[in-house]
Amino acid sequence: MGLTLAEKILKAHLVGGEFKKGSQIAIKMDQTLTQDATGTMAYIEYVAMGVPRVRTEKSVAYIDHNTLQSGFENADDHRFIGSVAKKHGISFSRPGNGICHQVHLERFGAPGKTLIGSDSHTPTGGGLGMIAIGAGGLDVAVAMGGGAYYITYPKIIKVELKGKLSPWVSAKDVILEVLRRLSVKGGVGAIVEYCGEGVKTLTVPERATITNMGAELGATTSIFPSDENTLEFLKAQGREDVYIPLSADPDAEYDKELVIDLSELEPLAACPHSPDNVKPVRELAGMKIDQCCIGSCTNSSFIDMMKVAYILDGKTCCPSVSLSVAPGSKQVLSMISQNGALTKMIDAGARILESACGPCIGMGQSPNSKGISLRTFNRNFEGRSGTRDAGVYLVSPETAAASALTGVMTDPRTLGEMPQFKLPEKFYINDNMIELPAPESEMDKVEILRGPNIAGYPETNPLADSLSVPCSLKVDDNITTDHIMPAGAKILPLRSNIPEISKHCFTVCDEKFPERAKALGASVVVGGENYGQGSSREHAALAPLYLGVKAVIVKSFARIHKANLINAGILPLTFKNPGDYDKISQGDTVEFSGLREAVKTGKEIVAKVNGADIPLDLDISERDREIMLAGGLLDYTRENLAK
Ligand code: MIC
Ligand code: SF4
Repeated sequence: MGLTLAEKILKAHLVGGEFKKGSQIAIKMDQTLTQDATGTMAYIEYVAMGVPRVRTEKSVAYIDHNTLQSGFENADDHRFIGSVAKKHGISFSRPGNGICHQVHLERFGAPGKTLIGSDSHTPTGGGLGMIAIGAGGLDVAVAMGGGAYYITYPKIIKVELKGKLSPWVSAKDVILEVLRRLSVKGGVGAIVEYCGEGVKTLTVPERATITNMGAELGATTSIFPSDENTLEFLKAQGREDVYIPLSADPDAEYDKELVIDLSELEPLAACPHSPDNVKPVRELAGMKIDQCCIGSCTNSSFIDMMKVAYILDGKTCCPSVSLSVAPGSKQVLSMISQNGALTKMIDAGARILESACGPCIGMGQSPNSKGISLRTFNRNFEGRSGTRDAGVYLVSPETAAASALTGVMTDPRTLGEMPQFKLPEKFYINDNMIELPAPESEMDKVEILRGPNIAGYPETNPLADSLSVPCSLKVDDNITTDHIMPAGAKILPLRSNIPEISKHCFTVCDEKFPERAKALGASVVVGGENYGQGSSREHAALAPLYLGVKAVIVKSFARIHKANLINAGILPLTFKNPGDYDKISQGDTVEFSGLREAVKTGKEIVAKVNGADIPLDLDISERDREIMLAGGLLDYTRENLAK
């Protein structure tokens, strides 16, 4: 039997485990990336492991999230990350150089390679035919130290693309259609692999829009074949030397198949508050809007910007709409300023933001009260924009720009004939904002610069054998990491300080949670389906750890968050009978006994609540069991390094 493309790359990087469905496999990581909001913690962890130089082919530290420096904290973090990078062999992409995923695609991604990043949208690299996976900072730190990344051999979902997109319908509409069909849980445990004739009609940046937002499916990653278009993109980036052609074997077998006829697609929008709440723009047309934000790692490429400039050319943005544009990288910004496209945007009234995440992570540009905001981003979770009662719609750059002019949701197909937007033959290349590390011989001279807001890793303890603890919080289905550990301009500067950031833990659901959990000293949290979907922030596990959360009991977990809980030494338990969710209320005491033995042997774990027995599953690998017993991945790694 042949292999799918993802399987071929995984197999070539296999360093442990049995290469068969369902078993845990260890994958060697060629490249790593971090961003600043998860990076400080990742580098604190890396330094704690004591590996002097990174053991990857390429590791890059980006500064793109916490660029709003309204106090010393973010600037201190940038300096800390820059100094660690310089000392330990990591390239440092300075603030202003762009969003990690966009820059990595332009300058470092390569077909057939593996990449792990401390950001859930790392799968953007799949647009180049690489296996690019988002993970918690500690997993990335381990990979930098030369350790493997462990995943369950994934299911492979085939998405066959047919035909060609109609004018004004774009890559964003393709991924919104996939989300509409599969939902935000549809990709859990799977890699989404694109193939078919339609693939040839999409450029690498368009493919990257699709693999980027595959994160919203809950998928491990998404991947496109590497073909002539990949070569064309790499050539234009002056990097054709890394090109290799790659595709699935004709007789490869898939776990699930989907066919999408690109020519049948129309402009789509994900309505509040979930990326899978998708409707045709046509049905929403005429809805009054207050804001349009164009940018983010999903839609900030050169071609995206050229389309926006074309639509805005010679016009003025509607007086009741605030339009912001954040080009994805210094390369994109330089090119649109050189060719005049930037002037067209400025003339039309666009507020030009720096090349960074910005409004996507609530770093400024929060909408007005009850505001309707169209965003070319990938997440529209409640409150993420910084305005709790705002309604965020996720759309293509075409839809956003067309709507910014009219002041109402507008189908871009009303714009008339569409010119052809072509990939440039040569991108403008100037890597002067990427600082190379000091040579190994000089690493001792580099001092690590640690600001006063940078605290250490929270205290961990080996797993207790018995527990009798209250349920400090009970939440519903689809709780995101933005609920557990909110971001935004006020909270993000605390990412390097777990005691401080934990004061905001779960406040979206319950303002009193941090105080209550801390006072209780030890507790469990109960939740529903798809718990922890969204970002890779390990802070959504480290803050609960700091607040004394010992176990999280839910109906089902999202992949990265479950891994982060294990890494933090918090038990990720699921109800054997989902109906038992109703048997636990906030305040109830939950009792466990013989936990260590059960975790070690895989014996069933039974919680006692109000006299009733509640059977629970701990669906984790052998290695994860050892990590749990040790009190988390950091302790486990230290123990193993000592051996
Ligand atoms: C996000 O889009 O939610 C983030 C901010 O990029 C996160 C990482 C973080 O929380 O720092 C992600 O996607 O992993
Ligand atoms: Fe940045 Fe938004 Fe992309 Fe996250 S989703 S990496 S916050 S642009």
